[in-house]
Amino acid sequence: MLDLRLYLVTDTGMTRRHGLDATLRAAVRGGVTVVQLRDHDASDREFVALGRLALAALRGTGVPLILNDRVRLVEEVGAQGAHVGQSDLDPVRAREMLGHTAYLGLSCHTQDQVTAACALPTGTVDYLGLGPVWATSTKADHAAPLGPDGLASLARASTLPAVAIGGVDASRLASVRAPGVAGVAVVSAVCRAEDPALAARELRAGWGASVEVG
Ligand code: TZP
Ligand code: MG
Repeated sequence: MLDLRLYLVTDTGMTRRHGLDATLRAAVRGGVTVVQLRDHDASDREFVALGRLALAALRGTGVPLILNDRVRLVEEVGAQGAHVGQSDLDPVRAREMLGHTAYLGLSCHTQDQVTAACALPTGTVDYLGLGPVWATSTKADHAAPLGPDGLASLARASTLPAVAIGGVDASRLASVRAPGVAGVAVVSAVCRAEDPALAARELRAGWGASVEVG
């Protein structure tokens, strides 16, 4: 089972601060439960190299590595799954390519997208990424922010577990805590932190301690 409590998405520009290897090792020490490798600019060759580096950093930790978009590279990297957006590969096709043991996540921004994702054949998608909750400079041209209420209503409509993404940091955990939200996904809150282990630890502690609402 995928533990979605603290889902780290990487950003190559931001991880340069400490390096991908050190960032991931620190993040896992701090309690990150899933890592997604995300780099839109890398060539496939560069992405595979980054993926292998990430996998080596995670080896023996039990934390799975998910590849953003590049379903076709999951096997070559040896990653545990992929995450696709609405304009990426169709999830049914992605599932066919991945087989049934790998994880597949899907980003959703609207009620209709959540409804459609939940209507897919059982076992197609394992979890949803819902966002952006708040505007963020990490993702260019992102969809309109959902806000905490919008997030809660999408999560309520979902029969699949979901993670909240976009502008999430330790100070905002209580605002994204809602039924159906299994965890939080962050980029800058960990990748850009001076101490990524401490940042992850604060997020894990805060998520566990925050009060359920709604
Ligand atoms: N998808 C929706 S928002 C986002 C992605 C990848 C970026 C979130 O970055 P941050 O720094 O946690 O706001
Ligand atoms: Mg994408």
